[in-house]
Order: sequence, then C-alpha cells, then structure tokens
Amino acid sequence: MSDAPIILVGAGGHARVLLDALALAGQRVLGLVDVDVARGGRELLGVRVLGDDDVLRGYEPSAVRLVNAIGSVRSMQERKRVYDTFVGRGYSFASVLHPAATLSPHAVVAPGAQIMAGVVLQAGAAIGLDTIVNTGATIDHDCRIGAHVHVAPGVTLSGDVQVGDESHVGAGATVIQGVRIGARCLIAAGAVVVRDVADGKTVAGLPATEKWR
Ligand code: JB2
Repeated sequence: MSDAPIILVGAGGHARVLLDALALAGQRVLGLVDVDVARGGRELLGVRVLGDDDVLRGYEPSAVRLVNAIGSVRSMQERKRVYDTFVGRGYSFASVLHPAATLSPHAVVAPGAQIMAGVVLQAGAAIGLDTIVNTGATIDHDCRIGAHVHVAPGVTLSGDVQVGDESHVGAGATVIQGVRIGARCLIAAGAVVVRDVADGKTVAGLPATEKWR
C-alpha cells in the first residue's frame, strides 16, 4: 500500500473523528478540503483546511491518498458521489483503522473503509469499499457489509448478517443472526431487526417493522 500523505475530503464532524484516528495510527496528513469556502484557511484539530476541492488539482493522484470525510445521517448519496468523483479522476482512498479497534486476523476490510474506535470485527467479517463502521459497533463472525454503508455508533450485528450497498444502520440498532438487509435501506436508531429487509426499505422499532420514508 502507498504511504503517500493524506488529504481529507470534508471538514465537518466526521473529519474530526478521522483526524484523531489517523494521528493515533501514525499517518501523515497534509490537510483537508471542503466545499464550504468559509472553512478555507482555518484549522481543524490543528490541521489546515487547504481550500475547496479545486485544491486537489495541484496534487497528482499518485502523490496523495484521500480519506472520505463525508459522513451521513440517513443517506449515503453525498459520500458515494464524492468517492466516485475522485476515483473517476484517478485518486485512491485510504482505509482508516483506529488502533483501538479489535480486528480478527480473519476479517477483511476493503480500501477506503473506516473502522473507528472500539469496533470489534470478528472472524470472517468483510467490510466493503468506503464503508464506515462507527464508534463501538460490533460486527460478528461472517457478516458481509457492502460498499458505502454506514454502521452507526453502538450497532450490534450478530453472526452471518448481510447489509447491502449504501444502507444506513442507525445508532444502537441490533440485528439478530443470519438476517439479510438489502441495498439502500434505512434501519432506524435502536431498531431490533429479526427478519430480512428488502432493498430500499426503512424499518424501525422492536421488533423492527416497515415504515414510510
Ligand atoms: O463534495 C464535497 C462536499 N460535500 C459536503 N467536497 C468537500 N470537500 N466537502 C464537502 N462537504 C462538506 O462536508 C460540508 O461542507 C461540511 O463541511 C462537511 C460535512 O460536515 P458535517 O459536520 O455536516 O457532517 P459529517 O458528514 O462530518 O458528519 C455526519 O456524519 C457522521 C458520520 C454527522 O451526522 C455526524 O454526526 C456523524 N457522526
């Protein structure tokens, strides 16, 4: 893997969590870019906001690695758009592994995925491209998480759960073993999911049932 220095795309709340993780992991960060020009020239946790996305035109794709600092509350569209845009221009996204996460040697983390503090990934777990596994989530054995997913803080996925691309699993949700969650689903915070969830559905409650978005 390249050891090129890192530029974060986005300079909001998620970026601050990532900056801490990168510093603790000993990664070299050049700065951040943000479309909100008002952030240009400022610092975030002592790291400079270099300007907007045009700043990246000054860096060859091979000279830097990007970190996607666009988070999500319920939709992963903006994060995925940023990822696809810069991959299309030849840039690569580094994965972020907080040193206080516990990763089985038999878990697999795809490029650009972000594994935050206190996460546990058990044997056979697979985390997809650009996916966030946020603070304190536990992903048990043989779970398969797709690309551009957000597993929010404190989620519990029991063994052999699947989550499709671009889904959002809200804070504190619990999913029992073997459940299949489709693509672009929204699992509400605190939901207890005991049955499969089809593509594009929103579920909430205990046990989780379908809601209108
Ligand atoms: O295309 C873009 C772009 N779109 C939005 N390029 C660049 N360089 N920056 C972009 N942004 C910027 O991302 C916005 O101008 C804003 O400064 C930043 C997003 O920050 P915000 O604090 O609004 O959200 P967040 O994505 O960092 O955090 C959300 O997701 C996290 C996972 C929040 O919901 C957090 O509470 C959550 N922990």
